[in-house]
Amino acid sequence: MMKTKNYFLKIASALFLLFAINTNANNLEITGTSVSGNDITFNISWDNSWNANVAPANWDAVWVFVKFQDCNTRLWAHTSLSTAAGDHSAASPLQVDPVADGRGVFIRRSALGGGNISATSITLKMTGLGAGPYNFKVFGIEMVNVPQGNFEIGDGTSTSSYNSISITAATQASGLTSAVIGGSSAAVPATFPMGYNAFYCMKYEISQQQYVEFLNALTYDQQKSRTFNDPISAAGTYAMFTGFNYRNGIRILTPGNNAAIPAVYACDATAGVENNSDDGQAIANSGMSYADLSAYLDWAALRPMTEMEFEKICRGTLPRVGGEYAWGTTDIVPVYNVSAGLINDFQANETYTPATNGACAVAIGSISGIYGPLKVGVFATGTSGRASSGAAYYGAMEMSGNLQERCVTTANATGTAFNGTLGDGTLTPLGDSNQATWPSPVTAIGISFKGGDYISPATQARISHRNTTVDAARYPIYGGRGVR
Ligand SMILES: [Ca+2]
Ligand SMILES: [Ca+2]
Ligand SMILES: [Ca+2]
Repeated sequence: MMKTKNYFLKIASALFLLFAINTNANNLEITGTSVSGNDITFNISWDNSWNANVAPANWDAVWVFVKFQDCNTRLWAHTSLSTAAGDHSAASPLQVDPVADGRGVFIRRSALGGGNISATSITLKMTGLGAGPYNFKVFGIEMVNVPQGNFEIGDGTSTSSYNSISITAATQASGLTSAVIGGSSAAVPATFPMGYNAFYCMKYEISQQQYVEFLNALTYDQQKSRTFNDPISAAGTYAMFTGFNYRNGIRILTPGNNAAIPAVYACDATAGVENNSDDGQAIANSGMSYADLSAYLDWAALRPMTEMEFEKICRGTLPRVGGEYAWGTTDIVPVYNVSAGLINDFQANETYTPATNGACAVAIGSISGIYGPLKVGVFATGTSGRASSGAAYYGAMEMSGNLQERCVTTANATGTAFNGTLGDGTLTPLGDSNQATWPSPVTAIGISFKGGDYISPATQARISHRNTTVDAARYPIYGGRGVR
């Protein structure tokens, strides 16, 4: 597709190798945390960061939030951070962007540029802390900025596609009728996030390591809700499935003690010793119910994305292409973990060779052997372009394929009542999300699926394909990510 090729020549000529991302997707590290009074200081590093003024004219960032643990009760809680930019500091080349609800901060490049961020010192101002003593932990999630602007929904081809219309400031301000939207959609009010306004999207699907870090900050009762096997199970018990299934290697490292002491979880995809370099830390976390996903997002102070935002993240400002995938073309080449070119299984550099336009974890025909999702960012290499890395317009990975993304749907009034309320970092005692207007974690009514997965037909991975099936349960092809 000439349009895509030109697009990358343009980026390359501006010396921003935006999608030449990485043999080590997710190489985010936060180290050396120390606390002095209300100041928390740490070093942050990650690879292949950018801040570009050529298309897609956006930047990546890390959503950083802090949890504190009462040393007496052992309970973790969410830390408030100052909403004043002047209260935080970052060494060059980074800056700290506070947010209005104080649930975290975005850390990003302060000037135009691209490349790896080596360990850079950050100090954040915490607010509202009572008397300690406390332990602190800093969490980071890589995000991509999605700027405010018009974009197109619907592609005229895909199943249940919206009508071919544009989302603009006017449509966001006035809402849209069911007839205008098409695709068996309900009317969408102005309060529903249509994707016109700027937001951030997680660069990757939630990984097994991220889910482990989440589980390890929950109570026993919360862990019990968020895993398949009870946290009191023996050391070595797999957490998400009956055994080592679908490439999910999350295991119990130390069993919990019923109701009192939570379990400790770890990655161990190559069974034996936990947390080795081949233990699947960066494999997408499969088997999540909507309750699991929404709990993760509430805990991380993010929120679910909407179906319309999904199309914005993928298509960006480019014109629709009938049947296009997240990388903007109709190229599609199914890749499985049993494919010959899939190498470095379960390692941080799991990848597919040679770089192939449209390589994607989807199904065409039947496969046999062990199967499951691939590493997040698996197709991005030092030389890949947008169509060979699988990057969506703004740099989010695996929006097509790998695991299904759960989105707030416009198919019914429960979905369209969603108003973009953000997670607040706190769950119910039983570990469920509890944010106003979020679809219920019990029923999942108001949630649908986007983007296909490693075992479903490739057509489901199209940007405009809509699957409004309601399923609250866990399933091996269900994953997800959040936005803010
Ligand atoms: Ca191991
Ligand atoms: Ca996906
Ligand atoms: Ca909450």
